[in-house]
Amino acid sequence: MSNNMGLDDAKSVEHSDLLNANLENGNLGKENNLNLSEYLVPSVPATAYYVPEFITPEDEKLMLREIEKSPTPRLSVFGEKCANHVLLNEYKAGEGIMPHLDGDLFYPTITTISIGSHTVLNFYEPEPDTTSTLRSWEERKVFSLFVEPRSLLVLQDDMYHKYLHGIQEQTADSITDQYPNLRTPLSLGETLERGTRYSLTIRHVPKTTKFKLRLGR
Ligand SMILES: O=C(O)CCC(=O)C(=O)O
Repeated sequence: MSNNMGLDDAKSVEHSDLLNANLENGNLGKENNLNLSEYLVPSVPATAYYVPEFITPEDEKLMLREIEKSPTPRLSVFGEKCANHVLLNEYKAGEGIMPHLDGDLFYPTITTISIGSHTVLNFYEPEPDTTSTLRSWEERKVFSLFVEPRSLLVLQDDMYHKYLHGIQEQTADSITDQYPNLRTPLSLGETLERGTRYSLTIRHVPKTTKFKLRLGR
């Protein structure tokens, strides 16, 4: 994956290539060092993989330095091949994102690398149809993932197409045993303050020549 952020550290390139190879082969993790199936999140609908410490603290520091140096507005970076779109989001403590679906345009895999701080990503049931009584987001919330800095999150299938995801505007989160992706929460019972978090959401966007967009409908 090419980028314009100067992230040419050997390890970062290795990780990007690994991710690309996995996505390209359509058999995530089977032929590479990273065996994604070992990271399947239990007790949630198909399919979510969660890889703690996917990038090293050094990678994280390097990326933070490069992001802080980059001009405003911070740009998406594009590459070729399979993963061809990277979206950089910045969340200050207390900022979130409304529950949403990422839509059909993207290849049905979304991968997110988190740096700088943890967050909690909530998943919500869709409303069965537009005529039913609207439930509150709290009523629709079905589970949450505790997303640590330096982790990789891969969402596919129903976790991509069916359940909406969002981040509540909170400044701190309690560590409980309610997060299906945390195997051994080190600080159970503690409350962790959120800092500034950057998420790199890496997607495949089909080439427009092969994919006819219907505009204006
Ligand atoms: O920051 C995240 O982990 C979620 C980002 C997201 O949902 C989006 O960019 O559509």
